[in-house]
Amino acid sequence: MAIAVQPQMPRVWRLETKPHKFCPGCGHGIVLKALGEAIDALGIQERTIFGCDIGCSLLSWDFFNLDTVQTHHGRTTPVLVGIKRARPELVVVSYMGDGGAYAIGAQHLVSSAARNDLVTIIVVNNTVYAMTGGQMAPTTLPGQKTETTPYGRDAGLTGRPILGPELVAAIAPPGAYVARGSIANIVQLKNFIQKGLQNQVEGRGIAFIEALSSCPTNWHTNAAATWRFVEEEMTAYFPIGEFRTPDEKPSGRLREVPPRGL
Ligand SMILES: Cc1ncc(C[n+]2csc(CCOP(=O)(O)OP(=O)(O)O)c2C)c(N)n1
Ligand code: SF4
Repeated sequence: MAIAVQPQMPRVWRLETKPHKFCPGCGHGIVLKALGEAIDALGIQERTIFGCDIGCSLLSWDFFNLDTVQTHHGRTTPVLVGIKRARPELVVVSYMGDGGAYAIGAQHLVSSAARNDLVTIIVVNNTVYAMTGGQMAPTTLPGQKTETTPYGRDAGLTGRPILGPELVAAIAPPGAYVARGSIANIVQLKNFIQKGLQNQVEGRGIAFIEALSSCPTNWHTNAAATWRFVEEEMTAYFPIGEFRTPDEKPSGRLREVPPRGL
């Protein structure tokens, strides 16, 4: 006898575009589920705009029942910031991979953090350029083998992996929310994203959440090895937790900068 299983999908997901287009075992779907649950919990579906980058994140272009914009590679955040400035009552979400955030879009991330733009940025860190076939990314771990580092990443030659939340936390003015979660803990990841959306709703400042994610297709890993890489190797280098909350005073000489977009 067949057993009917009703999938538990966020209300804001578009059911007719599921099953989605990501590879089996991909972390993008888990991050997008956490985002969907956070939007449901805050009841902001009617006023949320979703923006996705080039890279595997673009496969989310039809994921939600939300007005969605798909941008040039690395340019998602400035496009969403522009929408926010034109329509401050909207809630804007900028969704991208680590290549889009920390390589081709790095200048936009730094500028938005410095300006304290009212945007919620979600970065899916899978340690590779996934859509183009698994080349080294800014987040590739030291010693990690990729298509362009077949003997393992030499950090002495190519630099150490970028720590995105730590970077944003170091330069964002008071009011920022910054965290790193993981697909290995979807409840915590959803809470981080929900706090990031709430930060924008309250007009406090930029919100930046990195999610440690999986790419078994380019890592060439089975299920067990995929989870071990996320939970052990990635988590050892990229610590999980909150790096800035809006009520705390950042260390150093960060000036008060009013959030933009109101
Ligand atoms: C201006 C520009 N440069 C390069 C590319 C080629 N390109 C497409 S996707 C991609 C890498 C995407 O990697 P990442 O942002 O980490 O996302 P992922 O696919 O891993 O989710 C690159 C380099 C492009 N589309 N546009
Ligand atoms: S290539 Fe990797 S990141 Fe892209 S959909 Fe497949 S598993 Fe996900």
